[in-house]
Amino acid sequence: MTNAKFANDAEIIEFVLSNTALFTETKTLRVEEIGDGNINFVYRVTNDQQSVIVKQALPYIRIIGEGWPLSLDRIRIEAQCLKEEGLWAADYVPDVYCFDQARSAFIMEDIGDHENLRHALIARRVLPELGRHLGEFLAETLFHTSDFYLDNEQKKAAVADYINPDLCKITEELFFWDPFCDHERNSVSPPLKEAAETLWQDDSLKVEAAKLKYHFMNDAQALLHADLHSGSVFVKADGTKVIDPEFAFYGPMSFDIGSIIGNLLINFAGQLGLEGEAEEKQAYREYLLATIDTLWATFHTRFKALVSEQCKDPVFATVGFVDAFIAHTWHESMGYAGTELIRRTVGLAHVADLDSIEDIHVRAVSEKFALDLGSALIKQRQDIKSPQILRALVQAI
Ligand code: SR1
Ligand code: MG
Repeated sequence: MTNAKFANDAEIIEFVLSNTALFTETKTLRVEEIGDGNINFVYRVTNDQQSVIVKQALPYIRIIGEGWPLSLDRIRIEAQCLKEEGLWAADYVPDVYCFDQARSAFIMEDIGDHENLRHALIARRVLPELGRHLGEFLAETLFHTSDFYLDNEQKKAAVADYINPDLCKITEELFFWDPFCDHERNSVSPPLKEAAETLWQDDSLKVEAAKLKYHFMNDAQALLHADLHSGSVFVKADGTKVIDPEFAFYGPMSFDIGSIIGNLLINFAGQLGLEGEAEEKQAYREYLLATIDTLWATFHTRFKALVSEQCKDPVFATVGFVDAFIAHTWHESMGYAGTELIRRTVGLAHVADLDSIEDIHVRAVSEKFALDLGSALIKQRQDIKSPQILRALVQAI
């Protein structure tokens, strides 16, 4: 049998038992479907003492159906990327136990004791380690898969191994095209229509979005997660796990950094309209900005240390080069944070940080903030020299 959806729970249990030896008790195993993502099917197999997760890809997008076909190679890429990230950032990814090409499925560690970061942010949970964890994950995975670390042949083979055209096409369209025009896939709430139309007529913004798209498609710097939004991060008080790298490919480091910063800023925008006391919201907004500060400071420090200790190419170890590279990465990250804010507000794939605000007029205040901040980040990214200047910009919107 190949590439068919698991027909029933018994098939999923059989798949786990024939590919792992983890369960000490197998008679009481049961299956729960737990996937709430857009693209794949995800199951937990458990006997209440032990559990694993099974993820399966079908040749189409789960939420759309066969009308939007998608390459099955994405599941190989996802399993392989998780293993690669595990070499460099083992604390921050689940273990992958087995990948089965014929079933387009893999089995991995259950991180069910963690909470989805998007839900945690909406519930205003303060996670003191989050910024540091994300900064370390980004520095380790991006450095070790780049030309700073790999030799010329390894790097080129890796770029080829992660060619992921279908998934990249989704990003190329949903980030850089749809939200900047009146596209049929967009979803714009009625009170935001005027602001969206103004955005769609902003030619200088479209030029900057085009530059970001070109950079995304042509700058194969490192193995990206490439869908690093808050729904791809799971958290607990002292732990962070990054999952779901099915969009992984070789692209600009700034896309991953900007995507996650953009998601923290989307929650910042949502705080305006989410339930709660003004002081509580203000304190949480401060926490979000502090988390961005820590994320960037950690990335910057760790990346520089890795270059100084492990860079194998003397040209890239040249004094001054890494500083220029990191500065460029920060500026472009600001641009990608902006595209994430805009596409989550008027594009196809909205997020609960904004959509859970029930009153559409209250929500529109947060959405307008997200559009204004997104545009400013894209257009002014070369002037945003540091997180302090980002903070000033956010506070001026
Ligand atoms: C049709 S897929 C929509 C979005 O879900 C994924 O998680 C990516 O963020 C993609 O843009
Ligand atoms: Mg995903």
